[in-house]
Amino acid sequence: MVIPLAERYRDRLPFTDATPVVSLGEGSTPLLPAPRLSRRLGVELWLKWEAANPTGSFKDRGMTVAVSKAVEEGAQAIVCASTGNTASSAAAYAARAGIPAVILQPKGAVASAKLAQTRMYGARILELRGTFDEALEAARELAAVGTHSLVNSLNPHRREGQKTAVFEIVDELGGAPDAVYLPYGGGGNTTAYGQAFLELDGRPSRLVAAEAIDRAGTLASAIRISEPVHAASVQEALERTGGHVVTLSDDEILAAWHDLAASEGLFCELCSAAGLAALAKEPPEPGATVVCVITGHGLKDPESAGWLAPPPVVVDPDPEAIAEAAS
Ligand code: AN7
Repeated sequence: MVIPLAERYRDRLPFTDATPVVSLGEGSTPLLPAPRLSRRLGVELWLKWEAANPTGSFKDRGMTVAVSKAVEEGAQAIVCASTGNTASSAAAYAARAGIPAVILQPKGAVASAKLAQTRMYGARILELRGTFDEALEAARELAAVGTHSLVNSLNPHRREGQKTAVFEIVDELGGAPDAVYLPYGGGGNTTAYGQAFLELDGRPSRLVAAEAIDRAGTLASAIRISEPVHAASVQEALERTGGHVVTLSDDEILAAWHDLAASEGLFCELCSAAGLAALAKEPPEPGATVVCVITGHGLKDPESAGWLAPPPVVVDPDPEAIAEAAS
């Protein structure tokens, strides 16, 4: 049985005896070795497979805390803006808590399976004729009215939950790796990782935040965010840990995405390969121990597989034709 975050890290999270814990069994995700990529890149590479969370992304770590606290504080409903994953996670935990969720998302810019999830969980989805950044502003305004509790990563409880990924990595490796690479959209996750290292004894891992050069138009729709709200705290976390930002073209992210699937058997969503793309672009010292955080599942965005992977071959039920086509 998966131990919920609220139990595994209770002493480091803002839970009290009065908190009604809303959990779907998040966290405790696999830390997988990556032997082929390690050899090729000359490092000891580990992949933190956050797609194993209940709704398929790391957002669930923060959402269990944010929704639990919202319910404790008497919230009647929650609201968030999203490029897709926060929406699915908020909708799932709201369903679990028995309260309504309102989602504001940029129209036409959310991957199909994320939308399918969010609809099934029963959230009220408002498709904004505008960008993610405008959706976030709208969500903040609705929350300010007082009827809905904001569960974007501006909510500190979200970041509290998300920092637990670092605790798991450090626990499993028996210490902090030399560097941790992760995608950088709004920067809530990078900020949360920075917070985690502040709470741990010893040398922190260098945090490397991998962002798209074309923030407003990248194919990686999850990080299609022009103005990262956490830019200042990301900068602070990178400076404190000796890390930096790596800026990537879509081609660089696409190449790493294909590599993760074809070389290591991990099908993630496009933006989740940004950390690996940054590692390949600006490699650390040879032999360094490195973790790339794979933030979301490839099944969330099945259409995008068509950009790189060859289509199936059509055959008749004829043994000779099949043998020929199979080779
Ligand atoms: C798979 O769902 O912003 O830097 O609204 O879905 O903390 O923003 C998602 C972002 C990385 C970037 N990986 O994290 C949303 C949203 C995946 C993501 C990020 C997102 P932040």
